[in-house]
Amino acid sequence: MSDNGHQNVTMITCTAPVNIAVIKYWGKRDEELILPINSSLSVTLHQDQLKTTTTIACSKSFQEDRIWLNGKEEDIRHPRLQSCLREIRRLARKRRNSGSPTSDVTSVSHKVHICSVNNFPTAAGLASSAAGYACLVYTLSQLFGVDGELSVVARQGSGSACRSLYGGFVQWKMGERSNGTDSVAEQVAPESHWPELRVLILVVSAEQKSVGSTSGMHTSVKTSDLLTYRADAVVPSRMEEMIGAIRQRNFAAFGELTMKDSNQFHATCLDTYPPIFYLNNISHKIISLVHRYNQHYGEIRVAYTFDAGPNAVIYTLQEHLPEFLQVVCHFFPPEVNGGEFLKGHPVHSSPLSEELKRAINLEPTAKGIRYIISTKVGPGPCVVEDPDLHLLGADGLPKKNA
Ligand code: 2P0
Repeated sequence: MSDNGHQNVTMITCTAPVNIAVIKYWGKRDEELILPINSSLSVTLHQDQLKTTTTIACSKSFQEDRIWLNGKEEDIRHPRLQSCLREIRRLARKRRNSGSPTSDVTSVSHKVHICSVNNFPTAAGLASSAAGYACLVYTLSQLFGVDGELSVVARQGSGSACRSLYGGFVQWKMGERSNGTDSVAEQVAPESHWPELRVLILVVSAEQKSVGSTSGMHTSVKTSDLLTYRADAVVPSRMEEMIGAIRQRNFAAFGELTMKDSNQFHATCLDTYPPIFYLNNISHKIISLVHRYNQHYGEIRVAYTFDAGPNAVIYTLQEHLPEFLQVVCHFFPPEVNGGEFLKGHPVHSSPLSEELKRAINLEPTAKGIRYIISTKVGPGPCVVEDPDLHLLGADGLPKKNA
């Protein structure tokens, strides 16, 4: 934390990761508190490729709370932002009243300036609300010296955000209480647990913007009987199986459960009335490709999962990554001169056998995939120590490039 003497501005910068669910959250039992109808489980992605960075400054001289997202000032009165600010300030006051010696007694009543940027384009269609709210809540907690149950606060910004407060493999337990105090995120295993696990994000070309998650899941809860069945009869045992597969580093079990859960989530979208379509023809083709690849080897080497859009997230092991990447590039040839096709963590090149191409037997689709981000499992939120990296200047306003 840095304290700029003459302005009396206290400032802190933190980063937080994106997470991709392998057991999906879809549906709320309480929309105000964001309490889910089922538990979910996700993998935290590495921040070298995907992260949100947030700087928060507080000062007695600030007139009002303000927020800038990706270079543009936004309305701080957004109800979910207000929930997070209110809950963190409540925890900070509680801590101060309990006489904790380390709490910053002056700053709780001060207004804050928040500036947040993603290191990936919002247009890529990757969920940014999870990393964004996790980063907001984590940075506020550092600023105000709060160390309570932060996942309860982040959850009230965006449900999936509570899972971005931890690295590695994370479950969000749905809880039972109506006040939500037991609806919390917990780490199942740290990022070091399964070092061979690799992630590819296949950014698919999409023509239209899909239905937002919040309104989509609202309609699903109201209309889909399959969703009720999923939450009551499928997810509880699936969570147990998934936790077991992760603990044992059993890729075949992890991959099969991941694909089945993605498919069931999209089935509940189709069962929603009117139906919601998140997958497009390219997504369907990626699904076929993965199944044909696994079929050829007679084992699950690669698994897909899809969220509220057409992009695929692929999980695989390091040993299979180079070949599978070649397969993707062969069946989805990139646009010539279309810029960098593979971004992120480098992958060794690998030859592709004619036998494998024949076995997969799909018609190549040029330009179906815009680009690929290669990444792995990563850690939870971090404090950025270097004051040069603050997104706000000493005057509490965004620096030119923020
Ligand atoms: C998930 N998704 O588990 C699921 C799978 C999308 C598909 O969590 O209304 O943005 O803010 O709680 O967290 C997206 O939903 O929705 C989501 P809100 P959120 O990752």
